[in-house]
Amino acid sequence: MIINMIGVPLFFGSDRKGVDEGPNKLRENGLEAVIEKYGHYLYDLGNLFVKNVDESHKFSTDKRMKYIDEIVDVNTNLAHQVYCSLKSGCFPLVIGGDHSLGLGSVTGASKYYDDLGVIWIDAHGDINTHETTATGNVHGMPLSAAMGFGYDRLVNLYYDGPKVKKENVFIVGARDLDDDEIEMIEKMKLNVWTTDYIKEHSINKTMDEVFQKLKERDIDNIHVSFDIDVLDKALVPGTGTPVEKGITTEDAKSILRTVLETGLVRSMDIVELNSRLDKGDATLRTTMNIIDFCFSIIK
Ligand SMILES: [Mn+2]
Repeated sequence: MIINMIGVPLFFGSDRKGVDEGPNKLRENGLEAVIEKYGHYLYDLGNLFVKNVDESHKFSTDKRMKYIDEIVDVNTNLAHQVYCSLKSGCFPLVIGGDHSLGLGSVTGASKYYDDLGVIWIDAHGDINTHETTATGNVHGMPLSAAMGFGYDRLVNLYYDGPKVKKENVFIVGARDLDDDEIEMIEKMKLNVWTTDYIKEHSINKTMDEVFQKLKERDIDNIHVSFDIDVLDKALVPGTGTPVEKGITTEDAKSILRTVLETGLVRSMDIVELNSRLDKGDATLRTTMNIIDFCFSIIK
């Protein structure tokens, strides 16, 4: 496969510096070789431009969301990069950066593929909106915006209207959901497999169910958005919003294996590595291990 690596050095969505260093940290530690050893050819398209903004301006456009202008700009550019990459027959690998970039990726992929499926592997739901957010951090909103809920400029990013049908969204590994998010999941009947569910029913049964649902929906093209905080806090100390009682690296690989072996995954995000918070590069190693595993399966 020809891989287009797109770095997104963005921390505005998490309001925690260090996560913007993720793409370069992975490059400096051999990301290219990890991917190319499986016979892929990697074009590193570099990092997207992210404007430098003084912290005192973070709420200057909207009191409810931090850095919204810059997040919209970066995500619009990302959407276009992902779209162009797919159009040229390549596989966009988007390296974060915080998870607000998931909106740009899904948007680009959905412009190219009708009826896109989205697998959101994350400890969080990322389905808050400007009306429900407790923090104002946009990395908690990309998935709701992609489904067409929330702030107008996020919902209508790059092209007008929803980017993915809510029935085509599959959230796996969630365990830190806000009350409003739980309400939304129930109201919208979203497909969610929590960490508790995985632990109670086993990863294999869970992934059988995910696989069945994907088949029922007749999905031919999938975007995978992998937030490393889906892993247990002990495995990923170097992430901005770690959550305990998470899944193991092996479980994460089982999820990815099931999804990638369908042969339907066309694009992917890896987000939220924050090396400034890391303990002896443990999170870097875990992230690299996950990426290595993915590209051993992607054909
Ligand atoms: Mn996330």
